[in-house]
Amino acid sequence: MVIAQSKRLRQKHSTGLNVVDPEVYDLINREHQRQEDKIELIASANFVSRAVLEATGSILTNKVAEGYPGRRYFSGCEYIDKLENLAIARAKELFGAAYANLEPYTGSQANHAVYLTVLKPGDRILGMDLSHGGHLSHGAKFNMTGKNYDCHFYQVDPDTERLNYDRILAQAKDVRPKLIIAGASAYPRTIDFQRFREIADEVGAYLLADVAHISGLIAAELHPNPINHAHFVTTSTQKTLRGPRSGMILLGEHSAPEFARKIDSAVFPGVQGAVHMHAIAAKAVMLKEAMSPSFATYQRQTLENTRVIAEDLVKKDFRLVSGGTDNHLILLDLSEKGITGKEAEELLASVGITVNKNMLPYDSQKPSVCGGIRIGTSAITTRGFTSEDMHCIADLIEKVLSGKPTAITLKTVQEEVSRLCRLHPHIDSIYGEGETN
Ligand code: DSN
Repeated sequence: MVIAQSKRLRQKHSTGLNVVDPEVYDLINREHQRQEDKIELIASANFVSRAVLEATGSILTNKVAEGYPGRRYFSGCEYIDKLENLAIARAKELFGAAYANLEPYTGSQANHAVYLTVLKPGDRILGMDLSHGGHLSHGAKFNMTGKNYDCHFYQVDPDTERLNYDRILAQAKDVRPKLIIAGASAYPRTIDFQRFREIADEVGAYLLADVAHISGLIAAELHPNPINHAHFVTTSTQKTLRGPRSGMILLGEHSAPEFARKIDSAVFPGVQGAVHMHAIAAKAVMLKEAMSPSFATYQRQTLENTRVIAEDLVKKDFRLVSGGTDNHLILLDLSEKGITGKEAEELLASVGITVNKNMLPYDSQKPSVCGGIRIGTSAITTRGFTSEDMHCIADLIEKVLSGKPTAITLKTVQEEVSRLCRLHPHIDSIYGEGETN
């Protein structure tokens, strides 16, 4: 009787998702199809490789572990210790770091761990204004950073819409922050981390470089690396770096001796609990992939694709914030087109093009409406979209956002979106059968 019951339970445990939970199975399949059928232009999106996906969905999710390799609070860690050490070694090699912590669950958690390391409640932070390209975890008032710390914000120059380092220095002298944050979610230009460090040194502040959006470009040496300038470097890993949805903290040789142990304790037990070993394994795979020549080729193509779409849109009379781009994203100011970011997002979604409405520097719209949209090419470049395809996409964007598109125009655009997606099949071809040896 007891044996039969145990067998039944084991059988249930080994039954597939489609049988156990058809509702969830169906929704995953629909999302799968959505990813295949739409042109994904959200700048923080990407498609992981089959190998990264396999590691993310591996049996490592079963392993409980707290602490760090060789210093765990549970036994049975002989293999996962090796795995975490491997991931750490790869992160250090790829970014030229002296220390790497691969445990943060997300980029935001990584930032919170840095704050816990150097700040006390009420201390002053100087970060980039959210509506000028900054991030929620850099001090937004509705984020825990805004509640715990005294947050001040620098903005882009009103004329150039780029960072103006002299103005940031003047503001830093005024604010006297304990921590300056360099990094953004919607800034299309190169960030000068060395200059940021000079500013930090001049006012006696620590410097955090949050490279969430550009870490893939840094890995491919297509954007300056902050590792020898910033006291702390944080990143999420799912954007240009093309890894799992997770985070990472890096320290250079100059700051590791002072902060390595403190960051370890801030991540665990300070901010987080047990390690997500499946995510760490996936990050190890991501880092190996990012060391390959094909990754650098991919990042160069991403930059080229962004440049092409930016130039085409400018020729089509769209205004780009700062006039263009140096990285994987552009910000389109739609105020002169008589359409809001929200309306543009919805119109483009209706034809199968996925973007996000985005606040613009000095925006007159509310955050729920926004004056523009953000467009990034990381995901479609992974899918194999070429510069030629970028000309097509710019044409499609123009057709939808310039003037009032007719139902026939929208239908034609939708058909063209489908054609482009069929030309570059992704999900099935990457996650289907695959090579296993
Ligand atoms: N930080 C948000 C973005 O840039 O889209 C989500 O990762």
